Amino acid sequence: MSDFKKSTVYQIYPKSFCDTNKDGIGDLKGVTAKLDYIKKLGVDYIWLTPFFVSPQNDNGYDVEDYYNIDKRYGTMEDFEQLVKEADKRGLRIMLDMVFNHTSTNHEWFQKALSGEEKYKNYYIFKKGKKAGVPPTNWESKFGGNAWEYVEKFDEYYLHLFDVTQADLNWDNEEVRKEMQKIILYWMKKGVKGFRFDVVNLISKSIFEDDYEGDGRRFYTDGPNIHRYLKELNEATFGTDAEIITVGEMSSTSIENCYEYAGENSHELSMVFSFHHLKVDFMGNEKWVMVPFDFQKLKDILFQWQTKMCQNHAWNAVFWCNHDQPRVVSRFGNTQKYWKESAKMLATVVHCLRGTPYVYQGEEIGMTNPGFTDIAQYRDVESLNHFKILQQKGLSEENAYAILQIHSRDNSRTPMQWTGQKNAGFTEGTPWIEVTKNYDTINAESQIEEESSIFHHYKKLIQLRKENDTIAYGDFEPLAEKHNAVFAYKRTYQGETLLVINNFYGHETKWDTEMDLSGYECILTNYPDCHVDTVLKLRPYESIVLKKA
Ligand code: TEU
Ligand code: CA
Repeated sequence: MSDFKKSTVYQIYPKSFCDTNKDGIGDLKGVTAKLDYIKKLGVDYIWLTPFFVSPQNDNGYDVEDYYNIDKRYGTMEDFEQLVKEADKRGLRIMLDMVFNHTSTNHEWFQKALSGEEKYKNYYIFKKGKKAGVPPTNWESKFGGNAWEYVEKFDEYYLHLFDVTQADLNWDNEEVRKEMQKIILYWMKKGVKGFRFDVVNLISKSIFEDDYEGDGRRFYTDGPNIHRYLKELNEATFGTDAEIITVGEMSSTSIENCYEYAGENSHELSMVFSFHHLKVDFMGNEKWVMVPFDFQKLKDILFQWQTKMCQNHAWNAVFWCNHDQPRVVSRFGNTQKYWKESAKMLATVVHCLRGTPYVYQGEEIGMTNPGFTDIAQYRDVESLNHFKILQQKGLSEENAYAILQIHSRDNSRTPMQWTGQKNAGFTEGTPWIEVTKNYDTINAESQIEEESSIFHHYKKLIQLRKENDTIAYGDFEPLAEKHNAVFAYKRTYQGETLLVINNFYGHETKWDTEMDLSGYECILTNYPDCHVDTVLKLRPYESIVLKKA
């Protein structure tokens, strides 16, 4: 059985990882070419975001054909080669299953549009409330109403995301069977992991106007969700103990996650939840500029750690992915304490109870690009909200300031491999601009340098393998109300670990009220480590103490 509690997953956004044919778009051959680098980091799984046939309106999260590979990314042989080469190195491949919706280019949707009843039932078509008024007032996550009118039927179809991403009707058993078939197909190709995109949105049954929010309370963690996941598990990946699964849970509740990722609930191995990454939002509104709320960040992470543990359920733990800004720009420091803060943030996440996910470039401390012109942005969500913000009366300058912080493009700039042209990502013109700091921030120089962020990640990944307390231990929060310290305790079979971090760029003091004499320091981000009952922590100082 695969021990996912000791494993780390590396996420690749193929489009921005490595381009081998000079078209400016990363490809599967590029992933294969970099397997030795990934192996060096010490991870176990590689999660690839979608590379299936797609018009790319949402960079592949709009799937047109689940069984074939988009030419831009390569061929089926390229994929098979990748699985084979990964296997040689003990690396397993995890695929991204986008099952809440398909592209409107998908054959099923095209048949639905042509009037075939069978396929209309694959999607969610509904009559408007009255002429010109959509069935509900729900908002698309990418802006605007979530229903699109089809004149021919005088009906609307639901799209919680882009207008070209039509939501599937999971209440239709035929749809559920199609999804099973897709998973079985990829399992046969040697895939050992699945990530399920916004999977807690698949069970929709109440279609009412929302006067409190954007509609999400009616379709999130819906009434049949647990049944559908158990069914999928039983029919597909549940038959292979080697396979690990993770569900992306949009605006979920912790109670539902006990069940999604419960030890004995036969749904998924683990869950991504995002509440800790909304601490710089205003409620659910991300297109604002507010400083992050440190107390809230701690409260949320501590709550998820403690309660998921008590309820025998498993978290995926992470700061970064292809939808989030770079963490060192968000909660760390990109200037004087770039290195210290990137390492501190890594330690905070990697010593938690859960399976850590590293997003490409995070391991070398990549930053947000700081784009200053809308022509530099690519993401449909950013382009839409740039307009919406200005319609709401914001100045262009303020709209830019918000995009610079929250745009998903922040994490989608090319991987910085070297200090050479285009950061070594492509010899052509990259599909999105490279962040300007690649001469100082790149993988090549960090592999060389023992004290680099890369090597710190490597140590953390290794530590999880060697140390059972990190992998299996219980969790207890420390310094809960301290205004700068993020600290917690892990315990397992008589061993204790203390993970202590200064989250800020100034010195801070913390009276631990503990006798720390028996502890040894097993990891730090400074050249030395001073341990005392009253701890004096330097800017972004991060230490892990162990007592056996
Ligand atoms: O994201 C789901 C999701 O809800 C977000 O993280 C989304 O980016 C955010 O709400 C926007 O503010 C997943 C994928 O990770 C994302 O890339 C896709 O665009 C989305 O689903 C649709 O498939
Ligand atoms: Ca290419």
